[in-house]
Amino acid sequence: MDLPDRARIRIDEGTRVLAVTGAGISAESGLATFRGAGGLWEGHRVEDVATPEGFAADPARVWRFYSARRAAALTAEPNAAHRALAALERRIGDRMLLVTQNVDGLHRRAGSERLIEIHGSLFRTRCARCERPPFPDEALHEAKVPACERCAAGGRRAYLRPDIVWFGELLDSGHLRRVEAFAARPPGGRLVFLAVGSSGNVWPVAGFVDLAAAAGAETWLVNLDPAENAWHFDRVVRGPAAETLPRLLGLEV
Ligand code: BV8
Repeated sequence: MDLPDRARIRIDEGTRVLAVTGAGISAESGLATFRGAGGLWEGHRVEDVATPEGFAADPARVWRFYSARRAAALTAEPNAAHRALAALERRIGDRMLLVTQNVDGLHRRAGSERLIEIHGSLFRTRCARCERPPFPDEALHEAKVPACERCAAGGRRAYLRPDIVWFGELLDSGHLRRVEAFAARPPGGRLVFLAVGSSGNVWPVAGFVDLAAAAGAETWLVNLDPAENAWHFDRVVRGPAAETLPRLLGLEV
């Protein structure tokens, strides 16, 4: 259901906001989304570039895919939608939690701190084999698959991989617990669930709207096209996030 232009999300003293974003919020920063015309999955099979099996079969192809996205994200800038969510956090503090499926780092660069990058980050790399902690990495590994020097020192061969959650891989259970705890906080307080720029295709994040609704949330979706799970939402606002979201939040940034 589209809402009139003057629609606003009521965020008063007691309101908490659980926001979830997807690739669509970064579209107006020039970054490709996954599905739809020109989407990332048009040029690549998901199985080949966003699964552990794809990495095992051809790590060089996976590094070319993620290096191209790393390069694009490095030159992209946060847009007004990213800035509006950062401004909302400055306004309501710990009454907000932002969960992003995006790995482009734009929310962090816009100033969001109460942020969970639930599918990982383009700008962290980790070993595919040992337990060394993920480390910051902006290098473009297009010509050669990087190897883990710590494994090599122990006489083992292992590749480094993007610190990204691929299909078939578990999300960080601590992240999931934090989302559940935030949504379930003291009953009676008003909870708004706000999804922005996501097709609602990918689980378990696609199910967060139901988690919030079960906790009594008022659920909003801001999206350009109809999303897979749009019918789960109380209110759907169709339009580009950079134009729609600041207005909805009364935060023209
Ligand atoms: C897991 C890596 C345990 C990072 C990604 C239950 C049912 C069915 C399947 C499953 C299930 N549980 C688990 C699965 C399997 C799978 C899954 O969900 N499959 C789907 C496809 C059916 N999930 C998993 O494997 C997850 N792991 O659950 O482990 C398990 C495992 C197997 C089986 C059972 C349990 C791991 C999921 C994480 C995968 N990694 N990416 C990267 O490369 O970026 S997911 C990938 O898709 C991205 O992270 C992306 O964020 C995410 C979702 O896509 P969207 O962000 O929504 O982007 P999309 O292009 O689809 O949509 C953009 C939207 O924006 C559009 O609607 C468009 O209209 C809109 N838009 C465009 N421009 C604008 C705009 N909106 C506003 N303004 C604009 N300007």
